[in-house]
Amino acid sequence: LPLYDVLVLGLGATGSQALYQLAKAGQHVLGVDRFAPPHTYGSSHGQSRIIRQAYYESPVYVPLVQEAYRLWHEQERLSSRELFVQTGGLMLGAAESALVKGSRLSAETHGLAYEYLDAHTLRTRFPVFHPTPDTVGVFETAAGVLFPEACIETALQLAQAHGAVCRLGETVTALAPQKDHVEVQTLAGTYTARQVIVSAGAWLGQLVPELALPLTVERQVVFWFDHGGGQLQGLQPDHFPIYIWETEDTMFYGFPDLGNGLKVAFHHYGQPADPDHLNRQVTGQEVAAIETVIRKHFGIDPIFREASVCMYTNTPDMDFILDYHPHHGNVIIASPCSGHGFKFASAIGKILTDMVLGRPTGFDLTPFRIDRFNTAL
Ligand code: PYC
Repeated sequence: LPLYDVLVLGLGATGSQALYQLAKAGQHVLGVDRFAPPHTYGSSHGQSRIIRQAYYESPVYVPLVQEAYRLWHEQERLSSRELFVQTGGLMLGAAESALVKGSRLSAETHGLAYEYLDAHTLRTRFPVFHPTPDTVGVFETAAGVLFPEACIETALQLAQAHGAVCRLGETVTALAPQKDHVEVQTLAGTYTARQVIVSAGAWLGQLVPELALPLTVERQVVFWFDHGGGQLQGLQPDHFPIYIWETEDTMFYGFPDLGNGLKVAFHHYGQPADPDHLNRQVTGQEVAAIETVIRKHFGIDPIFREASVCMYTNTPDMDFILDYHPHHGNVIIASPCSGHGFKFASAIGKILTDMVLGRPTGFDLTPFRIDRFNTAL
């Protein structure tokens, strides 16, 4: 059996980036995926992903996303493909909401440029948005949209150009870590490598069952709408940035019309799911629920176009896991992203490469340690 330096299990957002950075660093790498990425069965499809810096979740993510921007731009240059479009970003809610307070905290902590806008200014600058009088917005110009399918395809192409090997349509069934190497069993055979990165998203739990990780896979539906009448000129990116909106009873987010209609979705509130039996049917009730939100918060009449089902894989605190396996230093766990990971993937791919090579990563990874769930591990 050939001995690879590193096997990357799962080639979605994180795995494709790890494969690229490792291959670029001269590692002999093999990537395995049960499907053929970019595909629509996991957590990395749907045409668009938000990227933003004034990170409401925690200031700890800001240096990571800044490195991610740098690397996405580098990959755009190397591939001559458009991976990102800058639209600006609005975080909307009550002044004391977690979203608004957290965004301001990150911006202030890291000296990010932002504007704090009241409802009147919001209505003037972004006429399709209909905030209530007590709504405020944190606006940052740096935010925008990543094109996830193009990002993954590009990373895999760059990886292969640096000598990475990919086995697609091949399901991993088990890992057997030994002292100085790891054996990986798939439905097609066995591979051996000095180190393994498990970046399998919703399938992570199945691959390291001994850790009994407290993960919840959550079904998420994203929707696209056309608009019937209303202020059509206000829907393009110059008046319609990406946004996240926290109201009294929900949180939802969306994108400007980049050619396929307006994409809108709830952030969380999905049903628990099994990645092998994900319900991909979207009900009329689900469409009606998001239409109600659109009618209430925007001056447009939504006309349903299409929907797509994907998955979040959540930790209890919604922070990632980025750590060595507690019993096997040659296995690295690099998921799950709790519904906000895509934007970081380029930086995480680089960090994983540093972890493989035993180099300092330059980032505070304490919030992502695996032993925060079970100190006995
Ligand atoms: O990561 O910005 C994000 C996001 C918003 C909604 C889902 N993910």
